[in-house]
Amino acid sequence: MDIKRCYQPEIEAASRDYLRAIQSARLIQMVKNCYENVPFYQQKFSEIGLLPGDIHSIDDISKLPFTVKQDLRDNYPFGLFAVPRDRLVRIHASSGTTGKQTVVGYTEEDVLHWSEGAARALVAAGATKDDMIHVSYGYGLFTGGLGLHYGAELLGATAIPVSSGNTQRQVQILQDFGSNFLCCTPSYALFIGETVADMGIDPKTLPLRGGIFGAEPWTDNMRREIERLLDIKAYDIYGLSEIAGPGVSYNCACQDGLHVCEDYFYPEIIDPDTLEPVPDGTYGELVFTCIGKEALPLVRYRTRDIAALNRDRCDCGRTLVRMSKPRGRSDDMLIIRGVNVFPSQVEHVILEQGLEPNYQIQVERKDNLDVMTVLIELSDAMFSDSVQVIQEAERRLKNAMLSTLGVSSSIRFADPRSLPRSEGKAVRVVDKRSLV
Ligand code: DLL
Repeated sequence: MDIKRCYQPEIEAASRDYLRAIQSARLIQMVKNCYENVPFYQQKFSEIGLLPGDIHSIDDISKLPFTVKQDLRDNYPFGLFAVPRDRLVRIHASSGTTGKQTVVGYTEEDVLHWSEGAARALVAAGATKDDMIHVSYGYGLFTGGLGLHYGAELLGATAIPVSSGNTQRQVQILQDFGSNFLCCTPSYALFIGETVADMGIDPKTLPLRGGIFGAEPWTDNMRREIERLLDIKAYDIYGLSEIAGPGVSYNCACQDGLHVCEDYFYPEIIDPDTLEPVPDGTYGELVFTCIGKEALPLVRYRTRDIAALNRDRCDCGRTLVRMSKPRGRSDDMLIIRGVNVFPSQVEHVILEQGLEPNYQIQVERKDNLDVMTVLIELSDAMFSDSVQVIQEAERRLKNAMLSTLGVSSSIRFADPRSLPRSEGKAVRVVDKRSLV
């Protein structure tokens, strides 16, 4: 493996002009590929009178139509692929809680570029070829496990394909194999951290230095909590199967936004109502165009994730644009009595109040009114506190929720360790309104 593939200053710290030249050349090639090989795109382009020759540079991207998840479902399973089956070396799928799952495919070249993204993320987090990379994302159709695994191997590091589950065994392996980096969802990292403590292990004695956590929204407060529990630095990694998998963007040592691999995945932020681009720094829907992909070259794919872009120079030297931590998905956003509430805002407030990071948001409709209840586990210490102390904590949290979210909520405390733990993507919201 070529180690230079993993930190590529000629790309990651390139001049904006150079990056735009690469993006323009790749977009032109991609549009031609879509037009010639994907009947769906040929038809979509024809409907708006667009020919591949109309695309001259990346500035022409706004001439192109959007693609949405439903388009993948309508063309299930392989209808949007631009290459014949014999060029595919891998298939993944996203489980999808509603409707058909979405199926994605990769050529050999696509797997390499995706692995580069994951390897860039590992290097940006400080991993080297001498490290042991403990992968506790699920292996299988989900892209998490194999994504980080291939990234670790490309780096020349040692991948430990533990997959998720059997948490005590995870901790045993962290200890016995001397894993240096842990890769899993932030909610699972929390559970692993708790289990380390339950097993009486001092995290300072573990060789673990960092974690690459993503696949679900998590707040900076949660990051600090995980860093404390495991005595590591925690880095964010973002991706989605439709675009590649983990490694579409990643934190560097500055932990301030996620650098997008924009030589392969061109990002835009749009207003989801007008579909017009919004200025840098403004939150909106994240859209990606897979300018470097052969098998599934999606054009202006609407992710539904809410984020903002930042083109300021990063102290790490990378010039790749940074996206904010995704706040959540527009389809996960709760509307409580007309007010938009992201579960990540609730998490932020809970942790700001020094409460436990295990919580659940329950929403129901009573007498035609939305009622939001936040269920939070008590810590062992709080559990033995007096009723007054607990009531005071409840009052403070209720006020903080109201002033931050702009909507009132009920607070309920649960016994220590009584809420379900997650080994993959956590389920934070139980919305009973859809059941009535
Ligand atoms: O979750 C890929 C992945 C695996 C990313 C491992 C990072 C680490 P999907 O299952 O297709 O793919 O889900 C993609 O998860 O649209 C976001 O809503 C959410 N998501 C992914 N990473 C983050 C993150 C993988 N760092 C969907 N922060 C995306 C917030 C994230 N949300």
